[in-house]
Amino acid sequence: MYFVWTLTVIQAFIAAHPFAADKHIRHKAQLDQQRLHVPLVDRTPAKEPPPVIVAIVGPEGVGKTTLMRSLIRRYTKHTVANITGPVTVVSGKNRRITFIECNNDINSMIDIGKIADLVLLMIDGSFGFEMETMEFLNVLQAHGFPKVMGVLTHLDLIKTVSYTHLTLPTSDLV
Ligand SMILES: Nc1nc2c(ncn2[C@@H]2O[C@H](COP(=O)(O)OP(=O)(O)OP(=O)(O)O)[C@@H](O)[C@H]2O)c(=O)[nH]1
Ligand SMILES: [Mg+2]
Repeated sequence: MYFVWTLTVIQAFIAAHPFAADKHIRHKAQLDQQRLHVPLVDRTPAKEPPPVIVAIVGPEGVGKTTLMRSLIRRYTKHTVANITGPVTVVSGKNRRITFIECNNDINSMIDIGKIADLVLLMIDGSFGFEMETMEFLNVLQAHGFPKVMGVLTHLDLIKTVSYTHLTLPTSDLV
């Protein structure tokens, strides 16, 4: 009687299909390991995000370098006499701004149009729109339009009301 009872108990713990049980155990172990080694993507925001690229674009002598120098002085309280390339300033705890003066040629315009976050489009107020401004706007249309802010310079050279009318006829504004 005791023997029969022991056999029943042992049978209760023996798998009916040992190979299937083995396969099942291996599969479960593999799933456990996979769960443990899931590649974790670090989604925390970058400590130092890339700088905002501000491009200064306009025809020759419109005042691009002057504006860039003024902006650098505004952020750093330093006057840079000779600006020979892009300048990055720190404007906040987690924010930098890179100012780039765009050369007055089509290749530079295309390059700038692709990378700029903000374009300061400079227009000589005493002269009016120039070919380069229109060309640049066309380039922007083809290469993804960044934000554009117009900046008028040489307004101090407009002396009289009649001169204003001469430079900006109403037909040009329509
Ligand atoms: N009167 C007047 N002169 C200005 C103004 N803005 C710039 N200028 C003068 O215009 C001249 C040319 O200025 P820049 O800043 O060198 O012009 P730019 O666009 O960098 O010129 P390039 O780099 O040669 O294309 C300088 O002598 C400036 O002092 C303005 O608003 N009024
Ligand atoms: Mg310049």
